[in-house]
Amino acid sequence: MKKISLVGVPMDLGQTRRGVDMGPSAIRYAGVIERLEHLKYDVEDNGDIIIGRAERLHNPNERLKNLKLVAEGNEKLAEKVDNILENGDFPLVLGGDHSIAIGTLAGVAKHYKNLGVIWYDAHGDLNTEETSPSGNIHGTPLAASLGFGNPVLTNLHGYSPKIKPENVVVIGARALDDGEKELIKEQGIKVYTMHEIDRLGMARVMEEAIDYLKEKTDGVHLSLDLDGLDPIDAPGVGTPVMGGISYRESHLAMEMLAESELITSAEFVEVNPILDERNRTAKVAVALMGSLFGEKLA
Ligand code: 4U7
Ligand code: MN
Ligand code: MN
Ligand code: MN
Repeated sequence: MKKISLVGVPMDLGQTRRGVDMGPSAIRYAGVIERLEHLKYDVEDNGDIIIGRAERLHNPNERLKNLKLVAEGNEKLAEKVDNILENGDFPLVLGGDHSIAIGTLAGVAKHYKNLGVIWYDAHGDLNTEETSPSGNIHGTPLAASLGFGNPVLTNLHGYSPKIKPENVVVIGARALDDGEKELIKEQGIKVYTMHEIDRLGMARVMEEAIDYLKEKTDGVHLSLDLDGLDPIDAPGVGTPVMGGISYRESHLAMEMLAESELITSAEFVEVNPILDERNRTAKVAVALMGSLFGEKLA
C-alpha cells in the first residue's frame, strides 16, 4: 500500500471571502490522519505551504486578483507535489480555495503522459482572464491547466498544457458561465451536469466516467470542490449553489472510484470553516476521503 503524503495549502487569494485559508486546519481537526491510519495507510503530514500575504486586498488595475501571490503559492505547491510523486507516494492536497489546483496539477501532470482529471464541482472553473466575470482565480484552474488563460498561470512550473480536454470529466456542474459553456463545446470536454446525475443516477454517471478515463489515461487526479455537494450537506463553502450532489451520492462516487483503483492523486478544496456549521463541511470532506481510500460500511 502506498504512503499517503498530505499537504495543506492555506490559500484564500483566489477568491474574496476570508476563511478558506483555514480549510487545512479544519480538515486536520476533523480527523483526516486518524481516519486514513485506521485504514492501515502510512500517512505523512508535510504541513502547510507558506502563502504570501496581500498588503492590500486587491490591485484594481489587475484583471485577475492577487495574480502574483497566487502564482507564487502555486509554484511552491507544484514543487512539493512533484517531490511527493518522485518519492512514489500518493499526494493528498487540502485546500484552500480551488486556485491551488493549478499548482497541484502542475506538480502531478509532469509524471504522466495522459493524466485524467475528475473535476467534482458545482462550477466548471473554466474561465480565463477574458471570460471571468469575477476576476477570481479559483474560477479558472481547469482552464489554466488546459492551457487557456493568463500565461503566468498556464505556464506554471515551466510547461503547458498540463492536461488534454479529452481526459477531463466534470461532475456536478450547475453554475456554468457563458464563456465556460463555449470552451466546453469548443474543446469537447465531458460534463455531467446535475441534469445527467438526476436522469442517469450517480452509479451510472460514475460507471461512464470511469470507463471513459480508464482506457486512455495513465493516472487520474480527483479535484473535489466541496461546493459540488448540496449546501445542505456542505454549507461551509464560499460559493454555494443549490441543487447539488447529496452526501450519499458523493459517498457512492468515492466508493466507486476506490473500487476502480483509478485515482493516483487527489485534492479536497474550498472548505471555509468561518461559513461552516460546527466544522460539518470538513467532516464531510474527511468522510469522503475515507470512502475514496477504501473504507467499507460493513
Ligand atoms: B470554485 C464564477 F462567476 N464562475 O468565475 C467565477 F460564478 O472553485 C464562480 O468552483 C467560480 O468554487 C467558483 O467567479 C470557483 C462565478
Ligand atoms: Mn465550485
Ligand atoms: Mn471549484
Ligand atoms: Mn467555491
